[in-house]
Amino acid sequence: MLRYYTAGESHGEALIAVISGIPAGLAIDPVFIDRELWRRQQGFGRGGRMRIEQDHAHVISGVRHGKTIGSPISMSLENKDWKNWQEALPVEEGDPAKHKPVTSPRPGHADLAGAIKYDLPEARYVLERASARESAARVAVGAIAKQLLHTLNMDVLSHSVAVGAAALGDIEVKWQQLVNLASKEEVLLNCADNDTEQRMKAEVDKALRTGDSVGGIFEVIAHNVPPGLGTYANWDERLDGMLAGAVMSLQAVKAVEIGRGIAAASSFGSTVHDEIGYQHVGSSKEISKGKQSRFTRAHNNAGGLEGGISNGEDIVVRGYLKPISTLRRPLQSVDFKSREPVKAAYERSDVCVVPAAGVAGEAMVALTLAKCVLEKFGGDSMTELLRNFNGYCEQVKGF
Ligand code: EPS
Repeated sequence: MLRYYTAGESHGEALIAVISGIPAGLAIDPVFIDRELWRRQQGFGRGGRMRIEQDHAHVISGVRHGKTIGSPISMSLENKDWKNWQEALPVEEGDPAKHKPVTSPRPGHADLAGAIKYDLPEARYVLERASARESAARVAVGAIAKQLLHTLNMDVLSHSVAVGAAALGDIEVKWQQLVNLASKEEVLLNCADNDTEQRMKAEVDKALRTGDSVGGIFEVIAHNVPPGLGTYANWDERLDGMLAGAVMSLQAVKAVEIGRGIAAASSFGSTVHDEIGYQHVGSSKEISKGKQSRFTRAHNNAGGLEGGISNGEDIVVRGYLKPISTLRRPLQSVDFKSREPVKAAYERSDVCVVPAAGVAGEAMVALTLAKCVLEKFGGDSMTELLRNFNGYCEQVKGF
């Protein structure tokens, strides 16, 4: 069973990530994990914190001589900012005069609900854990899941489809464009279309100028997923439900869409459903080129999921992000102590996190798919997993 867990506060010593259930014998590339962490730190509109951090996953257990050994994999990610917070957030009692209380809750943040829930007089501890810094740890374990999926020929990437009012619209984005985006050494807003990306940048500029923040939409695509992951047999085994929950669990995500689910709700069925065809491959020349007979679809509005099962098309999941709730021009709030009206707390923050959230979304999709893969095909070792997986792929080919 694949399980994963994270711990750590935004300005604490480190983040911790643990993943258990990965079969033995999976080659782990630490450079790939750090590259994923780097990708999550990029994007126009990140705040000053990203100039301090340079995330690196220090693997502590579960990997020896470059391969997994079947035991839980644990990693730590040092917070470089910790040195500036040791007196404000010590593990010991410390000097209360040096603590940094957050005295007025930010609308939209976990501050107020968290303080009430945990019976805290102010919101410091709430934001420390509610912060999207935690998503770095998810990206680290997601990178392990991605390496597992990659050995089965599946890959997961993302791109930005909207920042504020600047949207990609109906421009079609091919898988290869996502591969190109992910290999870039400079990330602006991770949009596949240059003109749209410039319009996105203008939206972020506007928010920067006015002390505001801006949300947007990222799209995660899982490529080469075989048909048959997830099932309609039980409500909690539906893959679309699992993916929606996983992506929704990311900080600032307020809605999730599978395929063109939102437009579908206001369209007629005849324009929504992906008509089915069949491509016959008969000639030995075509077969020798690796082509094979297969079912085809006119389009992929279902986002690769029908009846809660993957159908062999690309899986497409969108996360809708609210604008970051920390505003340089703060909204109205109330002082925790006096209950008098005051402006909400402001602390250094990001203005736009759409590209970063996309990378975190990739991690959540990869972790969810890896969990389904291991439940369907099992395997304590990669040998066993690959044998079971390849056998199933042969069966599907012969369908
Ligand atoms: C965050 C506030 C900012 C962000 C942080 C999330 O942190 P700080 O207050 O230290 O500047 O930079 O995001 C990260 C640290 C990260 O790694 O993504 C918040 O309040 O959620």
